[in-house]
Amino acid sequence: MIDKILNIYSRQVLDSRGNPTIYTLVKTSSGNTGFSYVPSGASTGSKEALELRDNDPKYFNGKSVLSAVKNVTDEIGPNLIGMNVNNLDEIDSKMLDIDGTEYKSRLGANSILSISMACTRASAASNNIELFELIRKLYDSELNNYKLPNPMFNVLNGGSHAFNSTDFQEYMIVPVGIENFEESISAGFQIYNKLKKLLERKNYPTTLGDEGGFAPPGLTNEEPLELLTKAVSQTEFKLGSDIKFALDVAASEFYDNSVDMYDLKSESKKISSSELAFLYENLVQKYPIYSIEDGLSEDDWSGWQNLTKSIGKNIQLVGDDLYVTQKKFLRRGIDENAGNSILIKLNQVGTVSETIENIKLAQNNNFETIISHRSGETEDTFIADLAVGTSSTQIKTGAPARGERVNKYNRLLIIHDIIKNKYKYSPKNNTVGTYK
Ligand code: 2PG
Ligand code: MG
Repeated sequence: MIDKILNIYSRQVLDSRGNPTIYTLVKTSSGNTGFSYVPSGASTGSKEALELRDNDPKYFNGKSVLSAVKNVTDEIGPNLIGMNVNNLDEIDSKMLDIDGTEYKSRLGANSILSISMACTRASAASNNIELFELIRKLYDSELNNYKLPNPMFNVLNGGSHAFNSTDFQEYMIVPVGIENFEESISAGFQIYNKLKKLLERKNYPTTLGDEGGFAPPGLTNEEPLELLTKAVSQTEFKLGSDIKFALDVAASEFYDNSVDMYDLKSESKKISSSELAFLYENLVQKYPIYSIEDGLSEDDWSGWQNLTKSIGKNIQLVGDDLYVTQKKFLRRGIDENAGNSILIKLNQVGTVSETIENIKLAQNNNFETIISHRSGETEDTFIADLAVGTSSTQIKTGAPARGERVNKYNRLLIIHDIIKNKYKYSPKNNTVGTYK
């Protein structure tokens, strides 16, 4: 079906950290629309597609995105008017051609992605289907059984997401053994609240980090795991079967390449790649950790290979900064046995089509795909639909707190009801009401 792009509107808005970002709205000839808001990272991989900012200290400390907005409205937009919104591949490749650089550094991945996401939504509206159903068509038009991803709740925030905290960036609880999505959300809520009480009793502040987790100062990198163990034990859930732990170490952030060492500031010591790997080997024996993201730096490929050899059979080793959602780096990881799973972030690559291609490449090589938010988020819930549409087994979208985090979980709850009714999907012990 042909539905032509009629108009593209865009403007600067704010993300969850109060930093400027892009909102875009695409209108089609049939009267349908699709919008998007673009997220933004703090612990970014050095090979991510370029996030274009104005760097003019007079506006938003240099963080304004007015030139990226202008690229949408004055340069990319006019070239897309009249194109069929239902042909996303063509739209995305046209934008790559107009930009003409490897990392979208001329027009900015933020401008390109805002159009790509908005067109995907407009196409879903044009077909009168849900966004996750449209994404499923782009991903694999044959497959029509839907599953919800396991939520990875980031309940303790450190690293670049919380000042004066642990070196490791994220401590997550994941209800891997709970099959009903609503119960998973409830488990996340209960453990999060037990953790809050525990912190209060120990006189720690319970102010929140960027992703909605608590961010107490003065903890070693292991102490959060002790606290989480205690918090889970105070609920009805069984640690190790219902609930497991996951870490995003974000090790590129504390890798000191001048001495080729990892600088653990919270413990005042510098350790080598193999010592850090040894530390993980001990942690996974002591705690039910099933997943470690960016355990080593994006430059430490040999360290990644060694870690994959030593614990990769049993533990999910997730490349975020390492692969930056780009085929070239993912291909290297697959070929060199460096990592066994990939974190997927739309704005690391900059178009929906390339994101889906990466997911397919990963899954065809038995890599798990984990769809992820950024630490700077918005009201856009696109990633919830992306996770369901691409049959990704996990979604990482923060604590069960803060609007820009819970909106993704809320969208998944609604998708749960839609697929239950429409596709007769029925997770075990399903108690969720019906969607109208
Ligand atoms: C990460 C992300 C999201 P940021 O490292 O995985 O949690 O953080 O968006 O700051 O890169
Ligand atoms: Mg990460």
